[in-house]
Amino acid sequence: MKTVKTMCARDCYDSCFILADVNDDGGLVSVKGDPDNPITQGFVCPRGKMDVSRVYKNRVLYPQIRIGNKPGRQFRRTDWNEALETISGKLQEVIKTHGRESVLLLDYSGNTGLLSEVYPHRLWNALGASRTDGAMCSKSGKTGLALHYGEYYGLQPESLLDRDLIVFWGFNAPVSSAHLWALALQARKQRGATIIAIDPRCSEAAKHADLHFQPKPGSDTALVMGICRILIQKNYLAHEFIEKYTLGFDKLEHEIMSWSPQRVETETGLDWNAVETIADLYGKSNMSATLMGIGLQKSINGADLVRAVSFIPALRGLHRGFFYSNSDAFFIDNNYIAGNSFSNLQPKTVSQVALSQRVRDGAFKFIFIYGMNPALTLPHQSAFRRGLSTDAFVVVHDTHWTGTADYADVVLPAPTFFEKQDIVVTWVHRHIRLSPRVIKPLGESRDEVWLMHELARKLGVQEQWVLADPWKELEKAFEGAFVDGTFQDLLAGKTLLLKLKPPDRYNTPSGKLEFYSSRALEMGIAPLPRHCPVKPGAGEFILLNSAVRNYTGTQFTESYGPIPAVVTINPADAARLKITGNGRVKLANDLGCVEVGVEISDAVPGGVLWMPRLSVCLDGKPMNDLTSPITQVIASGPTFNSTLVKLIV
Ligand SMILES: Nc1nc2c(c(=O)[nH]1)N[C@H]1C(S)=C(S)[C@@H](COP(=O)(O)OP(=O)(O)OC[C@H]3O[C@@H](n4cnc5c(=O)[nH]c(N)nc54)[C@H](O)[C@@H]3O)O[C@H]1N2
Ligand SMILES: Nc1nc2c(c(=O)[nH]1)N[C@H]1C(S)=C(S)[C@@H](COP(=O)(O)OP(=O)(O)OC[C@H]3O[C@@H](n4cnc5c(=O)[nH]c(N)nc54)[C@H](O)[C@@H]3O)O[C@H]1N2
Ligand code: SF4
Ligand SMILES: [Mo]
Repeated sequence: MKTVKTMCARDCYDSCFILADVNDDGGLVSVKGDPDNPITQGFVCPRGKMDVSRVYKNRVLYPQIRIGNKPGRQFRRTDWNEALETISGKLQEVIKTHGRESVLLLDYSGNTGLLSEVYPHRLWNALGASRTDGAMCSKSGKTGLALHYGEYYGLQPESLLDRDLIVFWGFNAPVSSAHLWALALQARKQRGATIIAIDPRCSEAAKHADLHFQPKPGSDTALVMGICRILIQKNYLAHEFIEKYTLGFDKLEHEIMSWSPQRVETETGLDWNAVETIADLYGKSNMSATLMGIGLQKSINGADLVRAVSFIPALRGLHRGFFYSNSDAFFIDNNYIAGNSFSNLQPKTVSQVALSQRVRDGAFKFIFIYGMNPALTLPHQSAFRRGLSTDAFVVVHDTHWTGTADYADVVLPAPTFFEKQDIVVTWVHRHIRLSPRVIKPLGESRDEVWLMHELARKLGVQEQWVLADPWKELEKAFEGAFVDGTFQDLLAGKTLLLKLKPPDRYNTPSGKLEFYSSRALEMGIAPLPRHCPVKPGAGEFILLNSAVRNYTGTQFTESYGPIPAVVTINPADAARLKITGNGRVKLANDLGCVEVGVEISDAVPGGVLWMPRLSVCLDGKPMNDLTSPITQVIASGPTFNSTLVKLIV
C-alpha cells in the first residue's frame, strides 16, 4: 500500500489537496482530503469521496468507431492506429475541401490540469482551427470587473478568517465551494463574523446564513444602488480611500442618487428596511468580504451585476474586498502554454454560448471535443444536437461515456486525473503542488499531450512549439511564479505558494480603480453598471438553475444516478395552477418543451422556478433545450438564469 499526494483537477473553486491510497496491485482504494492545505483542510466533497469507485465505472477504455446511427451507442472497438488514421484522414480532407475554419476545437474544463486542458490547444492553433471564446461559465463577470480594476482577481480565501462580515452574493458555496464555506463558518465561530446570503431563492447558503435577502432575479444592480445610497447618506463612505485610489466617484454618486427608495423597492422586490439592514452591516463592518458566485453572473445583465456588487467594498475603503475568480492573480503565462501567439494563422474565435446555431447550420465539418460534454451543457440543445447529427465529423476524447459520445463518429479513451501527471492551478487559492500519476491509465486510455503529438505526426505538423517537451514549456511559463521555490522543487514534490499580484494594483488607463470605466467608454459599453431587469411576460416564470452537490457538471451520474429533473415552484403559484405535487409538468418556451417532476416549496418566490442545472428530463430531453443562445453584451457570456418558461400542467 502507498499513499500518493495529489490534487483534485475538477472544475471547482476549491482544487483540494488529496491523499490517494493505492494497493499493491496498483488499484485505487481510498481518496481523502489532505490536511496539509489551509484552504481545503483535509476533507473532500461528495464527488471527491466517490472518485475511488467512479474511476472504475462507465469508462471509455478503447478507441471506438461508430457503426450505428446518431444519436446512439453502437460502436466497434478499434486500435489507436486506425483511430488516428481515420481522424487525421478526415481532418486533412475537411481542411482541403472546406478550409481550416470549418474545423472546430470544442473544449472546456473537465480536467483543469495545464497539460490536460491548456497545452493541447497548441496543435489546433498550429492548424488554424476555429475555437470558442470559452465564455459559457465566468468570462463576462471577469471582463466586467476588469473594466474597473484592470484585472479581476480579488481577495485570498485565507483572509476570510480576518473578516467580520462575509457576504455570499449569488453564490451557493455550501454546494459549489464546500471549503470556502467551511472557512466562513470558521470565521463565524472564531470571531463572530456575520454571514449573509443574497439570493432570489432559499439556497443552501441562505439556509445556513445569519441573514438572507431575496432580491428579484437579475435586480442586484438596483439593490447595490440602494445600498450605496444609504452608505452615502449615513456617511459610511471611506472618503480618503475614494480620493486617493479611485476615479469617477462623482459620476457613480450621481447614478446612485437617481435611485429613490421607491425605485429600489419596485425593482428588487425588497423593502427599504432590508436594504438599510445590508447597508448598516457593511457600514459598521471594519473588514467585509463580498463573495460573488458565478451564478450571479449568468443572466442577461450578469456582468453588470458583478460590476455593481464589487463597488460596495471599495466604497468602504477595501482594495479588492471582493472575490469572483482569482485566475488572473498569478504570474503564470497561460497564453504561452496554449501557444496562442505562435501561429501565423490567427485562428477564428466563435461564441461558445451562441455556438448551437452555427453547428446546426453546418459551419463546421470536423469537431474535436475534449474535457467537455457539450451535448448536455451548451444552451439551445435542439439546434446543437441537430448539427452534431448531420454532416459534421465528431471526435470525442473523454474519460467516461457521455451524452456527447452518442453523437460522436470516433470516441477516444482518456485517463482521469489519477492516471496522468499534471499541474493544477486553482482559480481561488495560491497553494500548488505536482499532481503525479497515482494509478496506471485504464484500458488503452492515452492522455491529451500524447494524443496531440501523435496527431501532429500523422498530419505532418512540423512546428517545434507543437512537438516540444511539455514539461520544459511549463517550466518557462512558470518563470517567476513562485514565492518559495522553483519549478524543479515542484516536480520534486514540494508544496509551493504562488506569487500574487498586489490587491492595490489597478491596471486601468488611469492606474486607479475606475468606478466610471474609461475602457468601457472606448469599447462602447456603459461606463457604469446598468440595470436591465429580466421581464417575464404574462404567464411566464423565470427559471433559475444552478449547481447541485453530488455532481460536477454532468459528471457522477454513474455514481449518484441521474441529476434530478425536478422543478421547484412556490406554493401560491402551485395552488393557482392547481398543481398538487408528485406529478409531472411541462416547461416550455419557443426553444423547447421538457417534462419534469415538481416540488412545491417556498424556497423559491412567486414567479420564479428553480431546477438543478444540466439534468436530463423525464422525456429524455436535456434541460438545456430551454436555455437561450443569446449572449450578454459584455464578453458574450451565458444567460441561463434569465430563461423564461411557461408551465403546462
Ligand atoms: N457541487 C458542485 N460544485 C460546483 C460545480 C458543480 O457542478 N457542482 N461546478 C463548478 C462551476 S463550473 C461553477 S460555474 C460554480 C457554480 O456555482 P456558484 O458560483 O455557486 O453558482 P450557481 O450554482 O450557478 O448559482 C449560485 C446561486 O446564484 C443564485 N442566483 C441566480 N440568479 C441570481 C441573481 O440574479 N442574483 C443573485 N443574487 N443570485 C442569483 C442561484 O439561486 C444560486 O443559488 O460551481 C463550481 N462548483
Ligand atoms: N442550464 C445551464 N447550463 C450550464 C450552466 C448552468 O448554470 N445552467 N453552467 C455552465 C457552466 S458554468 C459550466 S462550467 C459548464 C460545464 O460544462 P462541461 O465542461 O461540458 O461540464 P461537464 O459535464 O463537467 O463535462 C466535462 C467533461 O470532461 C470529461 N473529463 C473529465 N476529466 C477529463 C480528462 O482528464 N480528459 C478528458 N479528455 N476529459 C475529461 C468529463 O468526463 C466530462 O464529460 O456548463 C454550463 N452549462
Ligand atoms: S470537486 Fe472540488 S470540493 Fe470536491 S474534492 Fe474536488 S476540488 Fe475538492
Ligand atoms: Mo462553470
